[in-house]
Amino acid sequence: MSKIFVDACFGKETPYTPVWMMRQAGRYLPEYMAVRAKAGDFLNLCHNPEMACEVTLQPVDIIGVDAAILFSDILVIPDEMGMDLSFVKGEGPKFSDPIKDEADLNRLIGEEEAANKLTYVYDTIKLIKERLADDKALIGFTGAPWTLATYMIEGQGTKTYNICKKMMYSNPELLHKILRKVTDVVKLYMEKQIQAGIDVVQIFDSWAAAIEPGKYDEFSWQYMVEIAEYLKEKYPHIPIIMFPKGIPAFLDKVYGNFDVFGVDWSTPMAFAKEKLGDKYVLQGNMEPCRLYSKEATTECVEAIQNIMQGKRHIFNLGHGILPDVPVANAKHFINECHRVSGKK
Ligand code: 1CP
Repeated sequence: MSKIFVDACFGKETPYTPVWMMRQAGRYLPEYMAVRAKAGDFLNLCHNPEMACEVTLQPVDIIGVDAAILFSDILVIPDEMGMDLSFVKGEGPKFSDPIKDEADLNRLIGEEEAANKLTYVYDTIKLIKERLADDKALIGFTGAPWTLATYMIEGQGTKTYNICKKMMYSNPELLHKILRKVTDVVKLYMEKQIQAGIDVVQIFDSWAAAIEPGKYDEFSWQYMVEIAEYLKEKYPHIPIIMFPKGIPAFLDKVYGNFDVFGVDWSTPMAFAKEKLGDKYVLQGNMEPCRLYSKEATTECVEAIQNIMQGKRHIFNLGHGILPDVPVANAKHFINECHRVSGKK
């Protein structure tokens, strides 16, 4: 059965414009909170295929999105490379022993072995594929090497990126070695996600905007493109979505063999269309906080539809949904995307 989401990723004409939301399986859903409470620790939830499958399918059933996104986290990759991840309540992710030098990097587990340790992710994918309706797509994902490296070097989330930027300007060779190693793990990891059954790949570069525009290609984009090209050569039927957040100054320089460019909320959709719309399908890009108001949501969905006209477009938010958004408003967003693009 053809999947409208996959067709749209390849720029084919579809009966309406498909929609999903970044972070759609999460804390704004009471049903997620119930499973999360049962799991105890957040990582237990990621490690348990039965529960991870359940929360992956929740937004499909409850909100009516056109694609599911695998429930996992980008940080399971460095965790399985040997970096000892924990989620401290109220503080977010923590690595006990961040990478400071080449010796720390060399202690990490090899590409093949690290990718093989992520079996719980592949088992979750297989379970989801058994249960997901045939006409819905399953999105698998990874963090971009740069975004992953920020956590591996800083040991946690950061506002200033001062430790990785110190490395970028004073020891770029080491930063490139870290990015190389992560890129090689991610290639195998995404290949295994595809073999387990995902229909689409998304690469999240959430912290793209931390890099000055003139250095973005060198420290991030080229590695993302390398991953995309590796996968495209072997699996041309799997669409690839790139989501580098907050880099309008780089739009003129975007290149590479992938299908969909994810537009974040700070980049005007008309601007993205002018720069990239002929070459790539565009995904996005409602400012997620508009979800607090149904009127503000409808206004934005109509404005995006006016620009994209239902062509070469996938509706989404311009970044993740926040935990205190009412479920009814999230549903309203999905319904409005379907309404304006002519879903019967
Ligand atoms: O207690 C909880 O429930 C933890 C909250 C949470 C959730 C629901 C975290 C911790 N991760 C996730 C799931 C998750 N993470 C998904 C699957 C759910 C879905 O999209 O429906 C995905 C795709 C991610 C990806 C992710 N994790 C990104 C990239 C996407 C983005 O939002 O920019 C990033 C940067 C992370 C790191 C991370 N994981 C969790 C937190 C709190 C953070 C951010 C920390 C920080 O701000 O630095």
